[in-house]
Amino acid sequence: MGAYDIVGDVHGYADKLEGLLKALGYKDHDGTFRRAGSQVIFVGDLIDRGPQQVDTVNLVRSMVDAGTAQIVMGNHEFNAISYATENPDRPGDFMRSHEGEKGQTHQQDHKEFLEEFRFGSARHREVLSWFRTMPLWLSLDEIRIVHACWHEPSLHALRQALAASNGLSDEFIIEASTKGSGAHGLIETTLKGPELHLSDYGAPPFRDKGMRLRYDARIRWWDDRATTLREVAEIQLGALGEDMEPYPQLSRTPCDKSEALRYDDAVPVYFGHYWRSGAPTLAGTRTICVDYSAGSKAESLVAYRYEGSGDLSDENFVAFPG
Ligand SMILES: [Mn+2]
Repeated sequence: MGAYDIVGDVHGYADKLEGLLKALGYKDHDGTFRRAGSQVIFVGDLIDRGPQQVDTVNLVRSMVDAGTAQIVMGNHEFNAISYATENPDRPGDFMRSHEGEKGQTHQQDHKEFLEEFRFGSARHREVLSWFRTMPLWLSLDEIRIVHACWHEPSLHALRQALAASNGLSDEFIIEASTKGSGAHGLIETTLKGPELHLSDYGAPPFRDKGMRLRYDARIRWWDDRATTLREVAEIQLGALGEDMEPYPQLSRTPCDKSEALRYDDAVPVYFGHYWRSGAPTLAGTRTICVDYSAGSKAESLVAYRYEGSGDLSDENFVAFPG
């Protein structure tokens, strides 16, 4: 077997991607990057945020079409599809609403993408049909890849739901975009990751990077040593509370929610989505996050080079700019 280079969330920064591919030894052959004996695996979230939406899609797509890369879907690709899927219960609106306050938030979320892929244009329709071909997870010979969380029972249920609705059909998108439906929960777990309600533990809400108040915290499912609320709940360093004061440290209450979500298979799983910072390190014993916040202008895009059998190591991360 050759090598796999698993690349983190690109979020519209084509220049960082090109720099990273070159640093990994890939060469541009007539617009398609290749390196003999290796393949790139993208963990999804190609779009939104950055200044080069079309360039990023084109670069990645040419590699996928040529077989020099594979990709799984991210929540941003899923949201883009949902934003363009008509809502049968609200004629004129879409599953990810364009109307009211929510609509404004959604428009803001997709601003950079929609500036380059004009809503309803041929280019927009075309890219969405490509997004629909993206698998939700990949299971290769020796490794697994998913955008946010590998949770076997959810993947099993998703497999059945997808078979029943003929893949990522409108029917599936509509169900998966409807809060409270089974498919919605499965997509949330797989593409956005599991969360816990802070109020269940008597903990207050916190503000995210965009200062939005969050009542749920992401679960650090990849961390096989996390057993208390403080360790299991992911709160960004320096996060603020509702009152704009520093968010208080969470308690050491045992947190059993991690049990069902703990990943303890022998097969390494690669994922993105979590906006990590600092020098790239293994997330857990067999869990590797490759998203180091490239969606922020100043941060690097990261890849992990997997060359088979050998032990997983922090040495295998490559960052651009390095
Ligand atoms: Mn994501």
